Amino acid sequence: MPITEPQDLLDRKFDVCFTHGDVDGNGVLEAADALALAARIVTYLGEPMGSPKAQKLFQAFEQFWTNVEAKMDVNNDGKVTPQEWRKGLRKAFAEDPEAYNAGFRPLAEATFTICDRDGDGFLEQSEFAKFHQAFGCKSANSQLAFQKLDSDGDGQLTVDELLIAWQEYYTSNDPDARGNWLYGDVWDNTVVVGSKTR
Ligand SMILES: [Ca+2]
Ligand SMILES: [Ca+2]
Ligand SMILES: [Ca+2]
Ligand SMILES: [Ca+2]
Repeated sequence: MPITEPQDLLDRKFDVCFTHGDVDGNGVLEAADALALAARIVTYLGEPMGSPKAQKLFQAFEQFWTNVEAKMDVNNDGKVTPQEWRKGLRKAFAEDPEAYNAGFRPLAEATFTICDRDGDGFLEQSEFAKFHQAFGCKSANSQLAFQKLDSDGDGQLTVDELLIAWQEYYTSNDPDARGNWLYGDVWDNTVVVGSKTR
């Protein structure tokens, strides 16, 4: 069954995120995709594979995937379809702040901790761009995202700002939420067309 065009902002953001997560591009999310995305983040940021930061990231992705399988894979086939993802992400995390904090925020923390190469709590645009490259974002969207998120225009984002942006991106249906810009313009039709990745 072809997935319908998104009805609202959250669905659209989930679709964009689905394309990031479907690393092998086979149209469903599987455990291998989650592992591959974690490995891409570690690689693109130049973090040694076995380092404590990398291990933390892999653990966070594993924990996240356990939640995804338990809560979103309705027919238990080990694959999460775009429909299962939309419904499941909303129910499992967007509408459940406690579950979000337990199962999804740690993934954001581990990701941005790796991105902040010198550990000063700030990300430069170049570090932010590598995070986006790992997620498969186009560079135009990456630049736009940085501009929109960097509200004081000083050329850096704090890890705290990014955690708020991540939460808004995945849980808020407010069209004015700054976090909507985490991956650039989500309505840009080169990002996702219907269920298709670009
Ligand atoms: Ca896949
Ligand atoms: Ca399934
Ligand atoms: Ca830094
Ligand atoms: Ca700033």
